[in-house]
Amino acid sequence: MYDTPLPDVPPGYRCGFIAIVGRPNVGKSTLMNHLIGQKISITSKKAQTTRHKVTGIYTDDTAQLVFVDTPGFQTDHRNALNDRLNQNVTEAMSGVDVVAFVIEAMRFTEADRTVLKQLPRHTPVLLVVNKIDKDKAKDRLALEHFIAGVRAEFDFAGVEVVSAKHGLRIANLLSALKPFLREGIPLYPEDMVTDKSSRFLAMEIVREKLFRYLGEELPYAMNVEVEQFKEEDGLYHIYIAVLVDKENQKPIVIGKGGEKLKKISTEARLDMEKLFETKVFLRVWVKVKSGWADDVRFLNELGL
Ligand SMILES: Nc1nc2c(ncn2[C@@H]2O[C@H](COP(=O)(O)OP(=O)(O)OP(=O)(O)O)[C@@H](O)[C@H]2O)c(=O)[nH]1
Ligand SMILES: [Mg+2]
Repeated sequence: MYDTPLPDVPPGYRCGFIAIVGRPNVGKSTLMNHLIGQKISITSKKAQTTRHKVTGIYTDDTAQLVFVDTPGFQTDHRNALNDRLNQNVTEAMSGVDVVAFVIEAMRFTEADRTVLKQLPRHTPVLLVVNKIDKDKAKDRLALEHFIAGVRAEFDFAGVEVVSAKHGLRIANLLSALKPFLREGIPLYPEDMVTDKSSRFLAMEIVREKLFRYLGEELPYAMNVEVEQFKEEDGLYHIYIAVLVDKENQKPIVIGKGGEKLKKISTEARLDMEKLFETKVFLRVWVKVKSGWADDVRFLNELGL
């Protein structure tokens, strides 16, 4: 955390942790990126995009809010990966000052209800209704009715409506969260936006592109490993392996004449250069490693 003298802060300064939880695809990562004003957590149309907890730090003159973006809570097929993801969500909720429970406006499903049942009893939970830009949420009365229905199922400490994608009412959400934090000095330097390493962020960016450019099923059967990450002559040299489950999945990732992999690595490189504010040399290739989603030891190696 600090290697310099502790900062002077005005009286009443607050600092604390917020876990962002919810079923897959409700917009948790999009919301966190907007809260901190930088894209550090990957997002996609597909469910189960976030696989690791990602910390995002927001600092202003009155408070420091440390957000923990979690994987969408899994309710269907059980395997070692899903069990581990859920374990991580439960762990992320313990020890925080407040939980932001994110749902989609006008859509409360059994999967949302399952997450609701996992929410802690002794930590305040703020209900965050996202995607209010959608047409079906434009009828105000219907939206109020919807919210009243969800509130009847749990004793929420408050409710905020937002559109993460369009950056609507994000400041309201920040203000609503601050009173739940403890008074105290910031834990992280004010210019720090995440506690994740550049190595981790590079890996996540490649994963986002795989989600974006591959079919429905494939991204779930793969993982990404950073084999080398070094800084040399003002350039980042990054070597990343994409791990697939079966030999026949390899050509799908590579594409005709290597086109798909080229597109994935070019886009990933551009995102990395923006985030790291430096030139990047990136090499991405594909390797086969079967059954990884069910191999607990392998998940441990990956730090999941
Ligand atoms: N219309 C609309 N779409 C949104 C909004 N917020 C997020 N989305 C979209 O919802 C999809 C899922 O967003 P993510 O942020 O990846 O969702 P997530 O909850 O982190 O998903 P997992 O990590 O898989 O649990 C993406 O296509 C987003 O662009 C919003 O406010 N309005
Ligand atoms: Mg996510």
